[in-house]
Amino acid sequence: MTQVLSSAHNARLSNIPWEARPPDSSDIVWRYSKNPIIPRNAIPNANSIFNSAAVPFENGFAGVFRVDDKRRMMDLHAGRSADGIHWEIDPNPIMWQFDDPELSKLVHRYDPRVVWLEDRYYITWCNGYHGPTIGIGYTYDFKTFTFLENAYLPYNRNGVLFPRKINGKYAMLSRPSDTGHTAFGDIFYSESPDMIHWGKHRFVMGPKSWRWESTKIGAGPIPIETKEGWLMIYHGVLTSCNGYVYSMGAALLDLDQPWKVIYRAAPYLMSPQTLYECVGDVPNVVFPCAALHDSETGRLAIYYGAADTVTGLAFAQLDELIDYIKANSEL
Ligand code: BMA
Repeated sequence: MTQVLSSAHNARLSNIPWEARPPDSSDIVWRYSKNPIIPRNAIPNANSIFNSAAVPFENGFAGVFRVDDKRRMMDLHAGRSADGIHWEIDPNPIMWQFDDPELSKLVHRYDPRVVWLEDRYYITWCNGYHGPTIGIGYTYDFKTFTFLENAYLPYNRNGVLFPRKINGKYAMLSRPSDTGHTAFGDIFYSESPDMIHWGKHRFVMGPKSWRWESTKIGAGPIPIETKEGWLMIYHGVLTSCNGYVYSMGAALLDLDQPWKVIYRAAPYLMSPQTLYECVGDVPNVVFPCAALHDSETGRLAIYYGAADTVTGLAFAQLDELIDYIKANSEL
């Protein structure tokens, strides 16, 4: 029995990528055995392809990928896949259409999230505009992309839209930050009547001292609506002797007032432990940006960046994950 609420954004996804939990594992989230699914050099000019988002599209899947090129410029590329595992990534970055030329200058675009919302796919990403902020754009077909606006003043990262309006307003999680490799970070909730103007900011949750998430946290995939609340998978950062360690965690947020945390799993769900998560351009990073789910089976497929270099896939059963969050919750 699945706990997902039935609505347009919680549809049947019978072709969800999937691999059963290995028999010798009791992990609540387990890795795809053929990880990484996207190598760093999947397109000619790439230095690395990581923190990226996938959604169901037509008979297969579409995605927006973070590609750092060999100049180490960060930009977004579109991609398509029949099975959600093998991807064709456009070698050229997305060319955005702009109403206002002020928005057109590329500084950097990275860490995309994609959501089907009402009638189109919205994309949010970390957008350089006199410092990092949250860019919002949309597409209907993953061919033509329109850049709507920057949601906030700098500095902000990890903008993640909810898949439907809440109390009649568009809703987004984000993480106010600073110019650099920010050493702090709380998750906030904001709402908007029109996707352009964002306000009524509410604190959701912050880091926890002496834990895997003691330095900063940021929302990951689009939240999934369940009977128990919004499932928010997120990343948390520990500052070790050897620098930052990025792991994956999860919490459940109130359905009508998502700034209220109902349950928060104290242990991480997945931390950097494999070679491709521990070794790369930035070692020890697991950075989830998307999750597919099938309402029928409760299967969950999580896309995550590994070591700021490659893209991995991990799996979970939604019911198990929710039970785990509740059983291991510390607010
Ligand atoms: C964060 C972001 C992510 C990156 C992570 C680890 O601040 O820049 O894109 O994966 O650091 O380097």
